[in-house]
Amino acid sequence: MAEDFEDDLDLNSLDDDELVAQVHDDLYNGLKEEVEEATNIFLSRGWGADRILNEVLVEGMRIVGVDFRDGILFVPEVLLAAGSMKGGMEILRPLLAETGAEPIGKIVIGTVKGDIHDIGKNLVAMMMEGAGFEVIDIGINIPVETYLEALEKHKPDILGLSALLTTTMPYMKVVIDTMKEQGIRDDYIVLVGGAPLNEAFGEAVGADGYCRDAAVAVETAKTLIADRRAQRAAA
Ligand code: B1M
Repeated sequence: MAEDFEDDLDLNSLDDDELVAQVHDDLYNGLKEEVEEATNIFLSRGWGADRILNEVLVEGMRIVGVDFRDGILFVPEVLLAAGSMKGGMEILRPLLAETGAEPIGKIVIGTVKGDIHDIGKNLVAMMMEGAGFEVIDIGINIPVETYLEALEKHKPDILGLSALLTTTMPYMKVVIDTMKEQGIRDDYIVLVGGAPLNEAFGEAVGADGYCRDAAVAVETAKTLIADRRAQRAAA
């Protein structure tokens, strides 16, 4: 009978490679519970959070992105995929953010005005927390005024700007130029990131660093904070 075939696939019965392929399918199909279950299975098999994130979740979302670009998937499906990815990320969050150390610096991070993509930003925030930073995530679709208020309120070492659209990435320059106009640009390290950006764009908008991914964001943040503290100590 048809319903006999609808029994859930036992994800535990799959070997690692099969399970990776299955999660890519499940992400694609927006099956949040299955993605969460598989994330837990990988953890129980001793996979590190970084490996699960990169080989399973980020790679699955890359596949979704290709079909979104090619008009095979549409916004509603991609939203479900994004929700599934977030489900997996939430399980990994405490592991990625595991740190008992004193904060090594503070970052305010947000996605620029007009842009609601937040998966990459959230990942950066998690990895920064995991590396010992205090992270103030101010969300998505952030106008310059809100960035400035957050800087004033939290006095971070770093401002992180995220943009995923070619139409919203120029807004990073609006934020940085406004900081210059207000005479506060040099009070902060400004880091930018997002899939359509590159090093040259980061330089062109006047950022201190372009970060290709979350790991690079952590390394760049650590290096630039150390440089800045050394300069201040020498001054
Ligand atoms: Co959007 N979307 N989307 N989307 N979406 C892209 C970005 C796109 C490339 C898809 C495509 O065509 N292949 C395309 C942009 C094309 C372009 O601009 N040239 C696109 C489009 C067109 C759109 C809409 C306009 C579609 C429409 O409505 N017709 C619309 C715009 C909405 C808006 O923002 N105003 C839209 C909507 C959506 C959804 C809402 C459905 C959903 C977002 C859900 C969410 O985020 N909550 C969505 C998604 C999921 C994507 C794709 C498929 C995946 C993005 C993602 O999460 N990647 C994306 C295709 C793609 O990028 N492959 C796409 C995984 C994430 C881990 O990577 O975000 O790159 P990423 O983050 C990385 C690095 O970039 C870096 O580190 C992160 C972690 O390693 N990084 C930083 C990011 N921010 C950083 C900040 C830092 C440092 C590093 O600060 C220090």
